[in-house]
Amino acid sequence: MSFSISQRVHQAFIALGSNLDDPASHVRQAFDELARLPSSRLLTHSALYRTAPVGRLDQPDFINAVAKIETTLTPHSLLKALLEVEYSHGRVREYPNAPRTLDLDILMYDDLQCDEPGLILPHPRMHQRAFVLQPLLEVAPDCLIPGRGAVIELLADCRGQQVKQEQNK
Ligand code: PH2
Ligand code: MG
Ligand code: MG
Repeated sequence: MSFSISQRVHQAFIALGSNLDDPASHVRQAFDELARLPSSRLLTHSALYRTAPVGRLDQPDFINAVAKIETTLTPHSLLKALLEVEYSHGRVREYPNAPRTLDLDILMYDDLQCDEPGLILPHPRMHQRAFVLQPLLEVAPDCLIPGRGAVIELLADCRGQQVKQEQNK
């Protein structure tokens, strides 16, 4: 009898965001933690960007970034591992879009399109958010978002959203 266990390598993009308790250090530390995820490799990450809050406006500015990883984890296992990292940063979910020490969202997992409880891919709002698109453009200039289009074109539609690269960070 023979069987095989699939260990295919997948590429995923992760959005990082923080706007509580020294946001830049939460995001920098999260880069190191992404590099240590099981069955995964951190390929690259963007600079840090200071961004105005989108959605709920009465909260501090965010630090945002995007990382690109290779992984043999399934999307659900990857999500679980990311939630554990968030939790280790003291993330508390008080209400939707509440300020947070660390938010880690899977943006894309290969070209996968899925809509399952707790996991919609690509991330359902990423194409409307300059705080995601600008750092994503930095790490993947030719990136196409499945079902949405080219990052560079989508970013042009986000004029007015404040996103500024942090210097020397
Ligand atoms: N995350 C949100 C809602 N609004 N705004 C900015 N600038 N950055 C974020 O990471 C962010 C947001 C929900 O996750
Ligand atoms: Mg988020
Ligand atoms: Mg999240």
